[in-house]
Amino acid sequence: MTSAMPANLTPAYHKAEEAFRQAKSAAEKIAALEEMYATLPKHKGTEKMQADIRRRLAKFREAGEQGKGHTGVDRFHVEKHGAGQFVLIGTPNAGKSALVGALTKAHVNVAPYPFATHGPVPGMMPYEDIQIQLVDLPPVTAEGMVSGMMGTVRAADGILVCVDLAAPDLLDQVDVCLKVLEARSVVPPGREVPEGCQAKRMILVGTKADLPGAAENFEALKELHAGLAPMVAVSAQTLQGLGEVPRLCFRLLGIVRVYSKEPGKPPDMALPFILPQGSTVLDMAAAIHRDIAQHLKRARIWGSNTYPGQAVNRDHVLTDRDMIELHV
Ligand SMILES: Nc1nc2c(ncn2[C@@H]2O[C@H](COP(=O)(O)OP(=O)(O)O)[C@@H](O)[C@H]2O)c(=O)[nH]1
Ligand SMILES: [Mg+2]
Repeated sequence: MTSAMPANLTPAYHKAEEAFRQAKSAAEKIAALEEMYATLPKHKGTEKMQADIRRRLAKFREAGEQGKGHTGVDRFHVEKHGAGQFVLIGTPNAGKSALVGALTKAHVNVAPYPFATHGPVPGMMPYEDIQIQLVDLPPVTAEGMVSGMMGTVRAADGILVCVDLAAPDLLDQVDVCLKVLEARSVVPPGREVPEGCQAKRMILVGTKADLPGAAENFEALKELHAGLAPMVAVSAQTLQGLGEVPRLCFRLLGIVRVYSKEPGKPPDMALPFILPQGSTVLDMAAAIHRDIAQHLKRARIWGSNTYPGQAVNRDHVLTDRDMIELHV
């Protein structure tokens, strides 16, 4: 492609080509290639270039669809960060991107037209002293979802099912989301889990709570789907209800935050250890270092379930916010 460059390439094309050179992720590469293709003048002199872009696009898309394809990139893979990862599922315009934008610092594309989100966009949502990861995703429809996306959903710790409280088809939106997931063997927990299906933590997030009718519709939704999943009404515009989202995510994750403390020193509150509920003093020691677990003699705990500095054995089950002094 370096020799015999047609001279009539537009600035827009050159910009897209530069974006492709700079692109780090497969999603960025695909977006740049799409832009290159769109801005490439289509005539006989560019036929080879057109074919070349199409070939590269096919390669990257295929890799995204097959998970780790021969190029080794999965544009839908999102490396997990923080205490847990929740993906957003919803029909076009449900308000997913606006929600991720309001809860995290991620640069999401909020737009009044559907399918504005093409790939996964992760962002970190703060909750007290920890962070929970949210992943904005392209929309689902009754026809299904973008191929490659389901892997992200399956790998996540939970799903925020987002529905537009002001939309006349609110209840259909819920049905579409649940059906699309169930068709791919992912069901809400609580109900009986069919053979071969995966139960996934879910929160039903009613969006656009600031719009007229939203409050009444939320009540109707709660009545109709009582027991399906925890529900919350939020507005990315007025920020109402937003604080409830990280609280619910934390609760559903079933984790505890514990802090390590050296004898005679204050605990290190900056970096909580995040462990599954039910974890013991020994689990905490193992999370710090295998050697510490091996040589653990005793521990003292400061927390809500113990008296200050209480001596506990290695089987003692930890409570959220415990401060633990390990003695080896
Ligand atoms: N009034 C109001 N509009 C919203 C809210 N959240 C999103 N929108 C609008 O709904 C449209 C779709 O939002 P977007 O987040 O892009 O939806 P997505 O397709 O699910 O990602 C945009 O025009 C947003 O401005 C909200 O909380 N209140
Ligand atoms: Mg979006």
